[in-house]
Amino acid sequence: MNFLSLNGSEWKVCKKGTDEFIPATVPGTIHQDLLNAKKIEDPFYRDNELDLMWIGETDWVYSRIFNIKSDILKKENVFLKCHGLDTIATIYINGKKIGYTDNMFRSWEFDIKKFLKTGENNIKIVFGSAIKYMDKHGKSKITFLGHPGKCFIRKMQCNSGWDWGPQLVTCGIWQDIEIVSWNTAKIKDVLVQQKHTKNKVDLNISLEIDGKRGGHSAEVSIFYKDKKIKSEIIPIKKSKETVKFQIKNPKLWWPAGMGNQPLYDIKIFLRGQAFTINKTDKNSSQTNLLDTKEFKIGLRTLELKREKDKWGESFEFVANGKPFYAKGANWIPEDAVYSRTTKDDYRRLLTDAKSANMNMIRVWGGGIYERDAFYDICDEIGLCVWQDFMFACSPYPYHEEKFAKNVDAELEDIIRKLRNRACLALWCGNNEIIMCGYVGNGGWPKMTIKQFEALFVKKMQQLVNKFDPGRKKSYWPSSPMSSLKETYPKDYAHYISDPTSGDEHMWDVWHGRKLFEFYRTSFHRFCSEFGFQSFTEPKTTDTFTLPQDRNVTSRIMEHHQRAGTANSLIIDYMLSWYRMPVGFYNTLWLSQIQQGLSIKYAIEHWRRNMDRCRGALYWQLNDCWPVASWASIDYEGRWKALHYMAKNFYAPILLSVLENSEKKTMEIHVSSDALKNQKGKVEWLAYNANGDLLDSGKFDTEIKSNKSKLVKKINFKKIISDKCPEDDFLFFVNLKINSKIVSENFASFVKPKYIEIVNPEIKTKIKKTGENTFSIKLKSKKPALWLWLELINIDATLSDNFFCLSPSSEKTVTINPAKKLTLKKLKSKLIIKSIWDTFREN
Ligand code: BMA
Repeated sequence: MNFLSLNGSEWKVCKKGTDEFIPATVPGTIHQDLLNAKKIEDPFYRDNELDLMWIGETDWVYSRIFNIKSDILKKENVFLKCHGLDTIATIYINGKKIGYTDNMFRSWEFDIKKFLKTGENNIKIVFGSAIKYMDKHGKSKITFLGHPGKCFIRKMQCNSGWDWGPQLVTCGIWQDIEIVSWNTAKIKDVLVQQKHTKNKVDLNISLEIDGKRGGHSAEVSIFYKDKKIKSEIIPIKKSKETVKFQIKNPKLWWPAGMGNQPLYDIKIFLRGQAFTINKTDKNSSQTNLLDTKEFKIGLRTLELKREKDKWGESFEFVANGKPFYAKGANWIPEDAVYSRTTKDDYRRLLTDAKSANMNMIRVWGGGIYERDAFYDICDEIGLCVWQDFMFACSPYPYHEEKFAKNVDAELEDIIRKLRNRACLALWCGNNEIIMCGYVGNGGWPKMTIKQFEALFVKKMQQLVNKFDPGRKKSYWPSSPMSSLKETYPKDYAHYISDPTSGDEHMWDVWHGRKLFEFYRTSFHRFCSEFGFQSFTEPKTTDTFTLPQDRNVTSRIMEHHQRAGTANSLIIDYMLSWYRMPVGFYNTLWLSQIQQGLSIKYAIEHWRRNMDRCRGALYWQLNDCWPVASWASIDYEGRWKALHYMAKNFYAPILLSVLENSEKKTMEIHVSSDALKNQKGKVEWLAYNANGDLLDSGKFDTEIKSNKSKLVKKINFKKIISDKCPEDDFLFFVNLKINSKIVSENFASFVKPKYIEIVNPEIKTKIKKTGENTFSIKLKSKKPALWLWLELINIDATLSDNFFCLSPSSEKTVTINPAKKLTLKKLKSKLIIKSIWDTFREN
C-alpha cells in the first residue's frame, strides 16, 4: 500500500470565476486561508463577523499540482481518498470530473487511475456555497437556530450560528487528503470484540479484506508497552477472517478517577504470501507487505445499563462491572473556524476537564465528529465519551431517499471509525429533536413519528448492532429522552422529562427562568444538559472590545451574546441573588461566581441523590469564540469560576450542605465515588458575618464507597434567635481524611445579597516553591466569600480559586504564572478579591 499525501501548503484558492489566488493550507478551511493571507480581519473582534457573510455565499476553488511517479501508475488500484471535505464539492483531476461530495462527515474514495499521468498532475476541488445550497432547500423550514435549511446539508449544524456561536459558514478540505495505491489486497477495516471473564479477556479480532483472496496472510500482534505479547499468522481465504486471543491477567482500562488507562497496541501486517511465513524471520514483516494497520485498544467493558429498579428504569454507566457516577460536561467545536484546532488545543481542554474531576464528555450533536486526536487523548486520560450522532434541534428529511442514503453511509463510516475506542461509552442518536418539538403527526416540516423512528430508533440501532455489536445496549436514540414504552403514544412529547427513566436536559433554570432552588425538585435518572451563562473573563473581554464597548449593554457586548436577551437574564438572576456589582469588570466576575453557584447547586443535589441520578454533564465545557455563554472555560482557555468550582463539586468525595431556612437546620451530606470505604472527620463552624464564632463541632464519619449519606443535621434555631440574625449566619464545613482536607463547603440561610458582608481583611504569605511555582497562604480576619486571585495582565494556573474562607482556617493555593516571574514581581501583580469587592463603591 502506498500513500501520497496531498496535505500541505502547495494549495491555492480563489473565488470561482476569478484567478486571484491566495495560498491555501490543507487540512484547513477558507476562513483560515483568508486570515492567513490577511484578506480578512479577525472575525471574533468586535462585530467584524458581520462583514464576512460573503465568504459563505461564495463558491471557492482549491487547486494544486502534484507529481506522480510511474510506479504508482503500475499499481492495480489507485484511489483519491478524502478524509473530510466541507461540504458541497466537485473534484477534478487534470480537468476531468472524478467525483462529487455532499457530506463533510464522510470520507470519500474515488478511483482515479485512469485520470492520472506520470509527472505533473493537477487537482481542483470546487466548493459550492453552502449558504446557496441551504437557501435552495431551506426557505421557510422550521429550525432552532442558524440557517433554516441547515437540516438538508450534512455539515456542522452550528456552522450557520447557534445560541453561543457566530455565523461563519466555512468550506474547505478539512481533513487529510491522499492518493492511495495498492496491489492485490488491503485491510478494509478491523473490529475488536472483547469478552471479559475473571482475570481473562478473550479478544476476537475480525479483519475485513478488500481485493483478492487466497495466497496471502495476515500477521496480527498485540503489544503492551512495546513488548509483543501475542501474535498469530492467519491465511486470508475469505473477505472476513477472525483471530482469537486470550489475555490472562489483563491490565484493565478505567474511566478517570477509577484507575489507570493502560493501552494495548494492535498491529496487523497483510502480506502477499502463503501463511507458512517464517515466524522467526525478523525481516518477514517487510516481505511483500501489502498493507498495515495499527491502533490502540483498552481492555475494559463500558456500557450503559438500563434496568428496572425501585424508581423506574436506571440510566447508569458501568465500567468493568463497577457502576460509576458520570461527571462531566458537553463539548462543542473548539473553534468556530474549527479547522484551526490543534492536538494541543484538544489536550489542553480535555486535560482541564480531567483536572476538574470529570470522567465523561458529551460530544454534542450540532458540531462535528471530532478528529482522531480528540479520541486518542480521551483514551489516554480516561475521559469516557458520550458520542451524539450529528443531528441537533431540527427535523431531518430522512424520508428522502438520497438524504437517507447519504446519512446511512455517514453513520457506517463513523461507527467503524470509533468502534474500537476504549473511551467510547455511548452512541446517541441526536440532540433535542423530540424536546424542541420537531416530531409530530402533521407531516413535514416536522418529522412524523414514523420518520423519527425510522432513523433514530431503528436505523441507527441496526447499524450499531451490525458494525459495533459490543455496544448494542449502549445506543440511546435521543438526548433527552425517556425510555420507550411498549405502546408508543401519539407523539413524542411524552418521551422527555420523565423522572423515572432516560436522560434529562434540565433547562427550567435559565431558559425557564426558574430559580436555582428548582434544581432540588429534579430527581431525573441522568442529567445530560443544564447550564447557566456568564460573561467572559476580563482579560478575554478585552481581546474583542475597545474601551468604549466595555459595558454589558453596549452593541459589541450584545453582539457577543447569541442567546437573545440573555445578558439581561444574567442581570435578572443577579438581582435575586447578589448586591448589584459596581462597574463593568466586577459585573463580569460576579456573573462567573453566579454561574458557578448555580451549577454547584444542581450537581450537589444530584450527587446527594446519587442512588437515583447516575450522572450530570453540564452545558458546556468550552467556547468556540469569545462570547457570553454557559461555558466553564472561555475561548482563550481561561477557567471561569465554574471550572474551579467544578473541580470541587466533582471531587471524588464531596461534602455538601443542604440548608433549611424554615427549620433553621443545616444538613451535612457526604457523597462518595471512591471505590473503597473510608473514614473521615467533619468539622463545622458557625460564624456571624462579622467573623465572630458562634458555635462549632467535629465528628468522625464513615464514608461508604459509591454512596451518599446524610451524616449530620444541626439545628441552629436557638443560635439564630439568641445570638445572630438569620441574615448574618454563615456556616463553614470541611471533611478531612488522614488530616488532609478532601472537601470543604459553605452555606447560609439567605441569599448572599442579604448578608452584611464586611471587608475580609485577607493576609498572605507567599513563597517560591519551584521553577515558576509559588505557594500563597491565605488567611482572612473576617469571613471571605468566594475569594479569587488574579495576576494583573498575566495568566496563571491555580490549584483552587473562588472559594470561601472562614476566619479560623488557612488555605494554601499554588499558582503557576504563564510567564516567568520573580517573587517580587508576583507579589506586585497579585490581586485578591472576594464578593465584597464587587459591590463596594470606591
Ligand atoms: C441545549 C443545547 C444547545 C444549546 C444549549 C443552550 O439546548 O443542546 O442546543 O446551545 O442548550 O441553549
